Formats: sequence, C-alpha cells, structure tokens
Amino acid sequence: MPELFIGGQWTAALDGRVREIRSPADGTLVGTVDDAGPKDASAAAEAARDAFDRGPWPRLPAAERGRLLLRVADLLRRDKAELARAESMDTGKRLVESEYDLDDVAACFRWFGDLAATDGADRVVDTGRPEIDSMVVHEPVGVCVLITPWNYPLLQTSWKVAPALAAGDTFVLKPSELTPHSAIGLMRLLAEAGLPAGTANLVLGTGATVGAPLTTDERVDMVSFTGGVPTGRWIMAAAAPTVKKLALELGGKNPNVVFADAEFDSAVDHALTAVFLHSGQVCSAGARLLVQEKLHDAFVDEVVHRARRIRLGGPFDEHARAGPLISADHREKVAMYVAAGLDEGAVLRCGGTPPADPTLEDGYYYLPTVLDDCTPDMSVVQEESFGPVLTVERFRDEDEALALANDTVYGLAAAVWTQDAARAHRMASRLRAGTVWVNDFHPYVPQAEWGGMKQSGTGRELGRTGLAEYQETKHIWRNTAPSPQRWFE
Ligand code: TXE
Repeated sequence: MPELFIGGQWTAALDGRVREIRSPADGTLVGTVDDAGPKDASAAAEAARDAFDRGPWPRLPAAERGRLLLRVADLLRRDKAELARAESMDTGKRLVESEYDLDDVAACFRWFGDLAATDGADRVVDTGRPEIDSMVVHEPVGVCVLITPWNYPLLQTSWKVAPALAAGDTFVLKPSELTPHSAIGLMRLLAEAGLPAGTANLVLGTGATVGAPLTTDERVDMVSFTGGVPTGRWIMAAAAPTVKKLALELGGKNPNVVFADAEFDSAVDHALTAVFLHSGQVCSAGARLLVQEKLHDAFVDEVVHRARRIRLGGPFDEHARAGPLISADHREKVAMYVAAGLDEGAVLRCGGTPPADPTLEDGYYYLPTVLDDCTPDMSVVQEESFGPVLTVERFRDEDEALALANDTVYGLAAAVWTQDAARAHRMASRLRAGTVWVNDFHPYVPQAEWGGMKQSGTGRELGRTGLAEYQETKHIWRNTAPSPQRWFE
C-alpha cells in the first residue's frame, strides 16, 4: 500500500521514488516508503486548501471535532503496541520508552479533544452601548504545514496535529525522512476515525524536496516546525515573503543547577536522566550541569560512577537503559563536539567514544560522556550536541549560578535543585526558560504550555495556548441601530 496520504487517498510519489528506512540500532531494513517530491507537496497543499475552503471540517461544531479527537485517542490506545514498535524500529529507542510516548500521544489527543468542546475563549465585549453587539471569536488559521523531527516522531506530531484539528484547521504533515512509520500509522487512524478527506495530508520526504516548497507555498497559512535552530531560521526567512504564521520549537541547551543543599541521591539520579535519556536526543535535555563548588567533587564523582554503568542496547534489549543515536552523521557531530570540548580544556571523566562491545558495532551508539571543568565559552557548552554528553561547570553562589544558566542563546527548559524554597522561587522566576523544574527534571503535562524563549523558538505547544496558536482571533462588531455619524458635514 502506498504511503503518501493526499486528499483522502493513499498514493505513491508522482516520480515513483522510494526511500529505505534502516534501524539506527543495527542497520537492518525497517521498511521502504514512498519518497515525495515538490509535485506531491503541491498536491497535498492543494488538497488541504480545498478541504479548508470548501470542506466540512472547519465548519463543524467544535464539540464534534473534539469528539473525533477522543475517538482517535481510543484508537491510539487500541494500536499502542503496534505503533510503539514502529516508533522503536525507526528511532532505535527502547520499546518501553516508545510505549510511554504512545500514552502521552493519546493524552495529548484527549486534552485537545476536551479543550475543543470547552475552550470558552470566545467572549462578548461590553462596549457600554446597548445597541452594539461586540464579540471576540476564534477561528481556524487555515492550512497548516506541520514539520516534525526524528527524536519523538509521533509525540511531536501529536502536539501539532491534535490542536490543529481541534481548531478546525486542515494540514499537511511532513515527518522527518528518517522516521516516517508512526506518522503513516496515525494517518490510518485519523481516516478510520472519520476525518473528512483532505483535512489531514501526509507527505514523506526530505526537508529540501518537500519541507521547503511547503514553507514557501502561497496556499499555506501557517508553518509549525520542531527541529534545529539553523532550519528554524531558514523557515522563518522562507515564510516571510508570504507572511505566514509561525510556531517554532528549536531545542535547547538546558541548565540543570544543583545547589549544595540539594537532596543528593535524587539530584544525582535526575542529573543522569536529564541528559542521558534517549541518549541526549531530547530538546529539553539537561546537558549543562551547574554544580555549587563545595558539592562539585562528590556530586560529579557519583554522576560519573553511575554514567559508566548505563547499559546501551537496541529497542528490544530489556536490560538496556539507553539506545543508539539516530544516524552515523549525528554520531559524527556528537563526537566532534566532544573533541572540541577537550581541545578547549574540558576534562573527560567518562565516555567520549562509541562502545567497545562488538554486538553494538552495527548501530550508532555513543557512550554516556561527562566533561568536567567546562567553561561557558566552549562550543560544547553553548551549542546543542544533542547526544549523551554532559558538561559540568562550577558556581559559587546564586548570582553566579543564574548568570551561567542564562548565558545561552537558548531558553527552552531549566532545572534547579535546592531544599531552600525561597531560593527555588527566586531562581525559577529569574531563569529565562519556557519551563523551569524545581527538584525534578523532564516531566510535562498536556495541560501546561511547552516552548522556548530566545532562540529556542516562538509560540507555545500544549496547554490552552497550544490551541490558540492554531486559531485566528476575530472581533465582530454589529451595530443594531445604525445612525449617521456626520463626521464630514
Ligand atoms: O534537524 P532539522 P536535523 C537539533 C539537534 C540536531 C539538529 C539537526 O541539535 O542535532 O537539530 O538535526 C525538516 N524546510 N534538533 O538535521 O533539519 C526535516 O526534514 C523545511 C532539535 O535532523 O531541523 C525534518 O522533518 N523543512 C530538535 C525537520 O525539518 C526542513 C529535534 C527537522 O530537521 C528543511 C531534532 C527545510 N529547508 C533536531 N530542512 C528539537 N527541537 O527537539 C529540514 N527540514
């Protein structure tokens, strides 16, 4: 069965091209999928435009759209095992992590399904004039292009697809060319749930051949993108001539700040998951550990001790705790950042190479790595390596911790560990990041907004704002008793 989904039809790429998807865990062939080009992208934009301008979806009562999203959540639960497996095959991540992701995907559909029906953002404005009906209403933006990355393929897709559908938009989804299978699965479920033809369209292909033409297409009203800063900048510029609405989530270089009074065992444990979960391929990874000077030695020794014990393995290795990187190129990039850090004076405490284990040599594994004695000027501290690489910096007091933590062009997430509630509060309010965790790392809920300050992006996903991003706001003013103004008399 062909894998592009355009105007309600499953179709092959017009020029017949296909792409092989290989597991990053061992290089085995996962599948062969249709590989779209600009003409397929154009057909998808046309289908989405037509469905928006003439189709039923934008005009349905919001509660009915919400009900369909809840049906999708049920179907996701039904097909959880199959979708989680597909996700793990494409990404190499542990099956159990893909299963958690699938629970979160279903929760996202439920949140926006409920919100669609109960949003209550429309309002009547009191103008003080009884003859005026003044209303502020919310309408869908139009045709949305949703471009997603490979680290949390279905999860990041759901953060865009669910609110776009809740708002009444139509869309073209372009997942990462490396991890297309769960998006194909989602399209099948949307069709099964009864979504009208043309509302949801899927094109598979690279950023250059499919993502770029969609970004400049005049029929598209909005681009929602999650990926790297360079691509985000390119999209921002490319969308400018047609003044599209943009939502960008561009990753982070997130500080994890540990004060000497932190609860030691929890802080160490979370410092590890902060950076080594999914081998660091997480936009909110706590890749910069800032430790108060007097705690530094004991804390870093323990982090290193536990990092050395992290077992690497493929998605179905039940003893593994972390998987491979997504590609050979990506592993190369991670290694380059480590080498640059060492050149600039960082001290290698563990890792710094692929594992020696011969059973892992066909995958793109890289050992959990700790670089100590780092300084803010190092590229490995400032730039997103997006791998299992923890940099350690020391600080003396709260002001220095804050200055170091905020010394980044990013602003996605940050964490602070302390048992002093007043300090926690001061830090949380002064850290320039879209999410701040106190004595925790990584949790999120669909009810709360997610997104970045500074170069981590624009806009917010999830929460109520996550729906508003996909809506236009319109003020309707109706004069029920018009009379001449005589301004020009
Ligand atoms: O990302 P890209 P890549 C960061 C991370 C990583 C780096 C590069 O640091 O090492 O980005 O990863 C599509 N027009 N993040 O190269 O290129 C592309 O096909 C339109 C952080 O994989 O940003 C894919 O679907 N689309 C991040 C998506 O953009 C284009 C998650 C992301 O790819 C395009 C992933 C173009 N010109 C990487 N070029 C996060 N925020 O979580 C590419 N794409």
